[in-house]
Amino acid sequence: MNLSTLFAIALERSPDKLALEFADAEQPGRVERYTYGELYAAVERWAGALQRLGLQKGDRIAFFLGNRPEFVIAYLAVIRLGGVMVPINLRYRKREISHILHDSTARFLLTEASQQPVLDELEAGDLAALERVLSVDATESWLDDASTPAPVLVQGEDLALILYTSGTTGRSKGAMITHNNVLATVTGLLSAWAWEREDVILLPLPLFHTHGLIVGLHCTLAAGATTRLRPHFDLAETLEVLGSGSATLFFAVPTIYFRLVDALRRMEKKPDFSRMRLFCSGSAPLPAETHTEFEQLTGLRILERYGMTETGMNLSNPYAGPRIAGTVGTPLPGVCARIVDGQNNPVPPGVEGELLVRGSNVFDGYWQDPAKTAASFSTDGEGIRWFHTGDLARQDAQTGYVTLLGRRHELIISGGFNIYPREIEEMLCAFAGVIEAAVVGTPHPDWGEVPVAYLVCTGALDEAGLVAFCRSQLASFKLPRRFHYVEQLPRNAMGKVQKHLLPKG
Ligand code: MLC
Ligand code: AMP
Repeated sequence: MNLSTLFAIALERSPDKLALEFADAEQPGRVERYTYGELYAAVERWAGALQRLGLQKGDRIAFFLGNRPEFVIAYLAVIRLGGVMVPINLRYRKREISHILHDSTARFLLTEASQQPVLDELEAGDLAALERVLSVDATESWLDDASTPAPVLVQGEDLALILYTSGTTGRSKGAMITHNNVLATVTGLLSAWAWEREDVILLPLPLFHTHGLIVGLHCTLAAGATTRLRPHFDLAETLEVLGSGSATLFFAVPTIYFRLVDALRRMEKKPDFSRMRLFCSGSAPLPAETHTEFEQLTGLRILERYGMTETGMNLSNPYAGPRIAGTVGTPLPGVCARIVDGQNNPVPPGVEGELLVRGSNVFDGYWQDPAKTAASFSTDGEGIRWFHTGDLARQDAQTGYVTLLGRRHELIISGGFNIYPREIEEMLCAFAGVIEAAVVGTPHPDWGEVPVAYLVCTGALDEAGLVAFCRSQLASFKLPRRFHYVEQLPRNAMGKVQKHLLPKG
């Protein structure tokens, strides 16, 4: 079984059902709709064209593409052929894109006209093994009218995706996700959250991440339900769609809930969310106050769940049962979790430790990086292999629910995007006059956390020049929001920087 099988079931049952609707608030009146039958026909056509261009099983195809129907069609076509999609965060710049193209040795890059200015910055050396750049806005040169792909045997163990995730070493690493991994998350969520064919999801989350792609899009396709895809999150439009009763599901990151709560608080006449079946939050911690205030404003309780690029979804509050603010619930169907001490021994409820998981949802390893893969797993006394999430957690002795307490590594999560300080520190140190740099996360009311930098410099620094340099090298969400100048960084006896001793702010 592979991912195309899930889609085929929905198609068989209701070819005329609306599968996908795409609308852009910036282009009022332009709405694209695909029934399951129409989506299938488009996928076959694209798969035929990609196969004719030479895309073979196992080939990587990078997507530098916004949310739009062509993303969905091309992705389904790629996995139908056993190809491996490598999505790239649209906010990435030259250096970050070049690394992904090189590391994944993608043969093809699928993009759109609006991203061309960023791609134009890439030099021949950045393009690595790339044989062809295909634009979804110029399909006449490569997409013919009716090509049908020859069958390809795609199995559960085959790779479907390489998802790049920020690396502790400053370079992002590719998590290898198989068809079976995605199937495990999708089937687990379909039962845990009681999906129905009548469900309609409003989906403004980026399709280049697990949350939008697997939890949002894949589950909806597998349920035979309807996706209302949007290019990005738009507060006014979200309130309008959810309040008009034309959606039943909404999944978001905490930053989006902060903005919804803030808007609802200020609205005299609150929208009617009575048709909404489920509001979910994940990808970053949802503060208990936001959870409570959302319920006071809407009468609905957010369901918080916990996942990772490497694992898909791991734990969730229950669909039917108490959703406890500040917790991520219990393991999803098919997922085993344990909390361990520094020697990897399970700790009793109530005691903090690192959260380990295993199950078919857990990825195969990092692309061409056996050392990082080995460092991320451990084997217990019974020979069972566990993935180290790096998240610190505690299980409640009464409810059994898990609360996440922080992270073992220095990951900063800003609006649901991950930032590893090391990558920014390396960039700052490359700028003339900076001797040392330490980057830490600081709380922020909208983004949850933002990076701030502590710098040791040779003398007065050209801060505007430094900001411009960072902007040219890093996605803008990674830019330090403040620079602090210090004489030296606090270090322990081993010389390691003690970030917790840096002045707060
Ligand atoms: C955008 N900006 C951000 C940002 N997003 N800054 C910090 N953190 C973020 N997350 C910056 C842009 O770079 C830009 O800066 C400015 O804000 C305006 O950009 P925008 O596109 O207009 O922003 P906005 O629409 O407000 O985006 C906010 C958002 C978006 C919350 C809707 O960030 C988003 O879609 N986040 C979801 C991420 C996600 O899906 N994560 C899931 C990962 S999977 P400038 O300087 O250029 O103007 C995962 C596993 C799991 O974690 O468990 O799900
Ligand atoms: P990513 O690598 O982008 O997939 O991010 C995964 C990380 O997001 C996890 O390791 C957690 O640290 C964090 N995360 C996901 N969901 C939650 C949640 N509900 N609460 C707190 N942190 C979360």
